Amino acid sequence: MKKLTLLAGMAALLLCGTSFGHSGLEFDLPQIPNNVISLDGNEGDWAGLDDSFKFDRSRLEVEGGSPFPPAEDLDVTWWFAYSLPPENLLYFFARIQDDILILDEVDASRHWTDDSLQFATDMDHGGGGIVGNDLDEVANGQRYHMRTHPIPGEPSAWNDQQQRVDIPELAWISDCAPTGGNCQQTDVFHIAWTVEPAGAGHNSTDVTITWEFNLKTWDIQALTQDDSIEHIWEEFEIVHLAMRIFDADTIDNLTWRIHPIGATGPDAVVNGEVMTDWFTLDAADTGFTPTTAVQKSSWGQIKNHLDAVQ
Ligand SMILES: [Ca+2]
Ligand SMILES: [Ca+2]
Ligand SMILES: [Ca+2]
Ligand SMILES: [Ca+2]
Repeated sequence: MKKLTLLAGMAALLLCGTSFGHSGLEFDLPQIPNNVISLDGNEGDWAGLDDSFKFDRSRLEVEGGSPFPPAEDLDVTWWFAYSLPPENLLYFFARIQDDILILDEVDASRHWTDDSLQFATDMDHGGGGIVGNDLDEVANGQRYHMRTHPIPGEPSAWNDQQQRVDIPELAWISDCAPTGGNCQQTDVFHIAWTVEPAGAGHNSTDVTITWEFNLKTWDIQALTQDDSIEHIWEEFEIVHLAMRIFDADTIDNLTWRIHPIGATGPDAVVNGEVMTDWFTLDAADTGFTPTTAVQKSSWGQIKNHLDAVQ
């Protein structure tokens, strides 16, 4: 299976590498079974995931290439994973320790000025702009600014493209869609976050934040879910993902912008051409051991799939 993985990876690179520029950075994306992760902000159900898939201070840097900040200022561990159909989801978990929690912004489109995540996808690995300057860029990728304690009536995962093209209906790709002062949970993006100590809020000190979310992803994102083309996850494919952690310790400026060592900074969440590549591993190469019960039907489907590629 290892050999197959390498051959498949090389073939994919040959196919895609000539069509457009790359950041040159590729990470393994672990595969997890269907229905083994509870979105509760608790990482116990990830205990079976090998540490090599996790990004911590040894694999992260400050935008521009500076070393990771001191642990008393910021400490971060995060990872992505994916599941095959029928669940067919992208997963993410992060644990963030921060000396000062800033939650000052009252405009969801400016989530990014507080302690937050910036997250983008180009699922068909096509490259090109995804910031949302026009509907072609909206179709091409997804782009979120994410904050705990969402502004009332607004999502935690704010789809940043919607303000650029001025189409609020694009909130359908977020965790909830604002309607009449409420925010209606969607069926495409589910999030759990925790902040400790209990009751921590703006200006609290020495906080620990966890993020745990999953989402459907889109090869073509349209103005409605029905008109969009969902990405169907496969083993041994390459997708474009970008994750940046923003640490604000004052209300005036971001203190740290964090991304994987060698990754492009702000451009990675704007331009698919320079987004990092993620290679989807099979179950055998991932080696994930679930700590929670797996539904029989899910295992059967995974086994059938593995049998088919051996
Ligand atoms: Ca969990
Ligand atoms: Ca900090
Ligand atoms: Ca695309
Ligand atoms: Ca902070």
